[in-house]
Amino acid sequence: MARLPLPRVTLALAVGAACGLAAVAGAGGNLVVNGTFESGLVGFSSDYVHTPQGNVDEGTWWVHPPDPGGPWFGTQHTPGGAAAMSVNGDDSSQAGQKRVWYQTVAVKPGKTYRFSTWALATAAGFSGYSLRFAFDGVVVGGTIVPTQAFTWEEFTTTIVPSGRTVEISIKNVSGITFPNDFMLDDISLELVVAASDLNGDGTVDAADLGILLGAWGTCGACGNCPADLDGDCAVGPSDLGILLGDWTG
Ligand SMILES: [Ca+2]
Ligand SMILES: [Ca+2]
Ligand SMILES: [Ca+2]
Repeated sequence: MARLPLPRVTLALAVGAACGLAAVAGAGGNLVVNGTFESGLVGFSSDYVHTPQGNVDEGTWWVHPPDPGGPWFGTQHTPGGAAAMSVNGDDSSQAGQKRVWYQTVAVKPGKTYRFSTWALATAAGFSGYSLRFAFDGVVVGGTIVPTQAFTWEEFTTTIVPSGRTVEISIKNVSGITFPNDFMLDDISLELVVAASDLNGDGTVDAADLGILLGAWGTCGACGNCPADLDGDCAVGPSDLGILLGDWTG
């Protein structure tokens, strides 16, 4: 089957939400099935070998619970959760080719999505993990390494899919034997929605304009007034200008 055109991607280590962002992710929810691993083994695949009793061999993985092998490092990331994926990195010549985790997700072509994963390693730098993200088999961005050992760190990128589905994969390209153990948790793909996309459908258009005009005037409760885009506790001309500036049609 022909490979899809390369989607547009930017890659970054997340440093937390910044004030004044023109767009936010999450209005459509997480499109990744079981990205928290709280449902166990369902929803994803791996080119590594599943070893439910835990792993001493390179190139293996398990999820605890329900697998009895862990928890390896006594932690996971999901608030209120219990499960995560533990990985013993592959040290073969095929390490860079293997997908530690992958899943195909339905998306809207041409829209911007934010992909995120949290990772924890037993060592910092290249010997902890050396992750690469790939979309539809195309590796994008630079190599991701942990800055600290035994610390959950978030890594994100944005993608504009060209098709109606996209295969997201995470690879570990280090190829070393030890230390090379790490964990993954809270993997997500969310539609990036502009604040002026008041109905959260991924476009800023007449429907959003109608919502803004319908809310014209003072806000009933300042801070709980979505159409108040500039935060002055009223819906007025400046908010209209912001919406029109974000207009996608
Ligand atoms: Ca979890
Ligand atoms: Ca909209
Ligand atoms: Ca306003």
